[in-house]
Amino acid sequence: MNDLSATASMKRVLITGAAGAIGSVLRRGLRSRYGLLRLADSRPVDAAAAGEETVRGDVTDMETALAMTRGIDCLVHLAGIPQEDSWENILQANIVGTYTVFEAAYRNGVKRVIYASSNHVIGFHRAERELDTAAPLRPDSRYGVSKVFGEALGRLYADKFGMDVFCLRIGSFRPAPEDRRQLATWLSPDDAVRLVTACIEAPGRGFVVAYGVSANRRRRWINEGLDFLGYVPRDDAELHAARLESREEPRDPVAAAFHGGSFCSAEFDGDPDRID
Ligand code: 15L
Repeated sequence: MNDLSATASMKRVLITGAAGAIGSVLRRGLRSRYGLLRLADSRPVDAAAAGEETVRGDVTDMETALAMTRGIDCLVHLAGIPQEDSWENILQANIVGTYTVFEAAYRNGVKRVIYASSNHVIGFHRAERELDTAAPLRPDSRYGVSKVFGEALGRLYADKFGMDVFCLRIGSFRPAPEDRRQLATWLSPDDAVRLVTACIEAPGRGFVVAYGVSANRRRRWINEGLDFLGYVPRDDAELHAARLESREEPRDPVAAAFHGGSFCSAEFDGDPDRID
């Protein structure tokens, strides 16, 4: 994966949500690796460097999505709302937007989609449980439900239309872990670049789900059966454990009980003991 193979350099890659936190890191990390890096966002995107193109536009609009995906080999779909929000906002940005860009990609013959899913598709599993990618879906928020929708849509486009779809259940993407939960859930910027590069360059496999998590000693998400991908994370949040464990954190028993943390406790009106 470190060698810039001829196949890699011929690829034309589109990143939606390119001006966001993950998009900006991928832009730097993937620079010059591919024949074209097209960077799309509804927000302003920094001017294109050599080998780049920028597109300003909203993926919820089909004409815009068709223009963005034209001539592309691999779509990295990051655009959308990255946390809990009102149903109206989630519906438009994450559900309509994801459908529109998948459909546009299919119509334009894009072979592969890498979809930014989230750990919040499995948020309501008990925190002590180790989860593999076959764990039942238990979204913890409207946001998590929108990511379940994206994974289901990816499965449809892989099975029905023969696309390669890699759904990445991203953990806590931060420069460094910021709280105790993130000692397990952290995804470092460098590992994010490793993961997406591996997905762009892996052999075709149809539908794939992987956890986007670093090599954290405390991680509880297992990427079984993904050796073909060649994703070998290198960073470990444990380096930050002493600093984070000496800090006072607000008491939030519901957040502490489940994988999704505060996404579970926000608006919580149930009985945590009834959640197995
Ligand atoms: C996510 O999916 C969010 O996009 C991100 O902001 C974090 O909150 C992360 O999950 C997490 O679980 O820490």
